[in-house]
Amino acid sequence: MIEVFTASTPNGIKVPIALEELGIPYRLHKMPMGSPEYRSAEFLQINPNGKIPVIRHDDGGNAPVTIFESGAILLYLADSFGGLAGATAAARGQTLSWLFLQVAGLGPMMGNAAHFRSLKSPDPYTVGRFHGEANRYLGLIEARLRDAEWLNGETYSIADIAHFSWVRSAAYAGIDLKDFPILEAWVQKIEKRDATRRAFAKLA
Ligand SMILES: N[C@@H](CCC(=O)N[C@@H](CS)C(=O)NCC(=O)O)C(=O)O
Repeated sequence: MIEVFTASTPNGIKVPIALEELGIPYRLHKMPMGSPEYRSAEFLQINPNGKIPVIRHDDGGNAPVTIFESGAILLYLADSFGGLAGATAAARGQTLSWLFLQVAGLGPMMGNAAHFRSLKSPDPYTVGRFHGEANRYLGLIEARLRDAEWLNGETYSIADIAHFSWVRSAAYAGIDLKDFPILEAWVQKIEKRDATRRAFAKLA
């Protein structure tokens, strides 16, 4: 069984979406933002960084495996259960490139853009810097999806799942997706997938 410690946030939703796509049963452990559980000794043992998402996988045989960091979890699930990472070497390479671009680039830039603009006295340079970078990343994804239906160039993958949950939240960073019509259509397409709907319903 896979236990998922998570919440309905851009990083948190990635894991239930991937599990639903793979058809793997899981047990949800919901951790609302701000809950004291994030700083509990028990939780810090499974993620020393004190953040969701985290999974604990007990396959009934080997010792349970604990994994934190959404990108690592997505890769672990794709490797363990076979799927969502591209069938060819080229598609897998592209999956990794776009996945890492999300966790190391778009996510932190957009997260900081949202954080700094929400302050009572936002500093214009800081807000402009993160807002500009978030826009630049969105432009990269928009350009990629102009030439390919999915980010790895072949199939829906963990790279799409990782970006989807952030791109759909662009408004928090002060970005209107109307400025990125290809991205807007891609988000709507992913929102309509049965697996996405099930994941959101379970986390609601
Ligand atoms: N790089 C991490 C980021 C995880 C992260 O920032 N999680 C947020 C929710 S989206 C969180 O747990 N925040 C609660 C806290 O920091 O106390 C990942 O991709 O998993």
